[in-house]
Amino acid sequence: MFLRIFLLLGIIVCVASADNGFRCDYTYDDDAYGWLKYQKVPANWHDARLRCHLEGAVLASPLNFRMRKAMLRMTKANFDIFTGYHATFSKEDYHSVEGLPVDKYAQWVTGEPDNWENSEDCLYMTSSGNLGDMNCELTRPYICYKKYNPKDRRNECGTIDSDYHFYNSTGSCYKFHRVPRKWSRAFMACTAEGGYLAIINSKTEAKAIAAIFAKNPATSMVGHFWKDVAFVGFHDWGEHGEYLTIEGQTLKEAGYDLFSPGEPNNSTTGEYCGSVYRTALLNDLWCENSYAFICEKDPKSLVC
Ligand SMILES: *[C@@H]1O[C@H](CO)[C@@H](O)[C@H](O)[C@H]1NC(C)=O
Ligand SMILES: *[C@@H]1O[C@H](CO)[C@@H](O)[C@H](O)[C@H]1NC(C)=O
Ligand SMILES: *[C@@H]1O[C@H](CO)[C@@H](O)[C@H](O)[C@H]1NC(C)=O
Ligand SMILES: [Ca+2]
Ligand SMILES: [Ca+2]
Ligand SMILES: [Ca+2]
Repeated sequence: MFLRIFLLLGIIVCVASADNGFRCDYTYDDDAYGWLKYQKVPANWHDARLRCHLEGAVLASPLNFRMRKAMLRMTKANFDIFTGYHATFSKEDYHSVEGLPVDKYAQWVTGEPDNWENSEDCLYMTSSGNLGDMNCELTRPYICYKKYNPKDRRNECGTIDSDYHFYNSTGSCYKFHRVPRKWSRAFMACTAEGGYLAIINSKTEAKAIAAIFAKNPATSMVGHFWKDVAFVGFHDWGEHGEYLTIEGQTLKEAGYDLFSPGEPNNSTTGEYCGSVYRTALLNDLWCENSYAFICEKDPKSLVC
């Protein structure tokens, strides 16, 4: 009888955790009450924060004893990691990226925090769990954290991000980013979401892209930027003149090479990055200016 109840509970728990899974590159940890991912490629603090944010998580801080324990389990021996604690808004006012003050039971490395040369606004954690302040521009590994939320559900695009929509005509999912970024950050955002800057492989897909653009009128975007272009996944790879997709194919090989009339025009100061107009016709565009962009995602990516 008890065994049966246990089995039943087990099944319920299994089904629930399958439903509520976040992404398969993150590991659930009871002590953290959520998912963690160790990011082994060192980044400066701002890039670390951004990558976690774009992955749908936050840069992890040892907010309490259990969270610290969970983070230390993921940290490699003798490696310092960045935490989400920072004073980049106001010197000495350390808060986690969730806005919480430093845990009052936190242990500090001897002599820390010392704001050495008035240049240290970010907190690291040693592999024994002690904190210190360091320069935010240096690079360290870090951990991203997604707190469990019973409302999160993966959709047909394999993500809890409800801005991804499946298009039956192409078998891909797309997200139109209305918050503008420069091309390299747009690339980063799509990758962090488990996708890539959209690659148009056919006229059918161009139609889908035009339809997605139509759902995002200029009035739906906040800020001062040109709202009739969006970055997509092609680039001149530093060889000005030839455009290849981010997968290295010529546009023709990829299946769609229709530029807008008069484009590519390499407008003044040079345009090396790929974009589309609202028509889904292609255009070359300034990489370092910020524009909307479109990510494409395989519904199976991020799903285990
Ligand atoms: C989706 O596309 C597939 C093949 O492209 C087709 O067989 C199917 O009928 C389509 N489903 C809907 C709902 O349009
Ligand atoms: C585009 O313009 C930039 C600077 O204006 C120039 O350096 C580059 O060679 C041009 N590319 C082509 C293909 O004309
Ligand atoms: C060249 O392309 C840019 C956008 O990439 C556009 O703003 C500009 O109007 C184009 N110039 C001409 C002459 O078509
Ligand atoms: Ca220090
Ligand atoms: Ca595609
Ligand atoms: Ca252009």
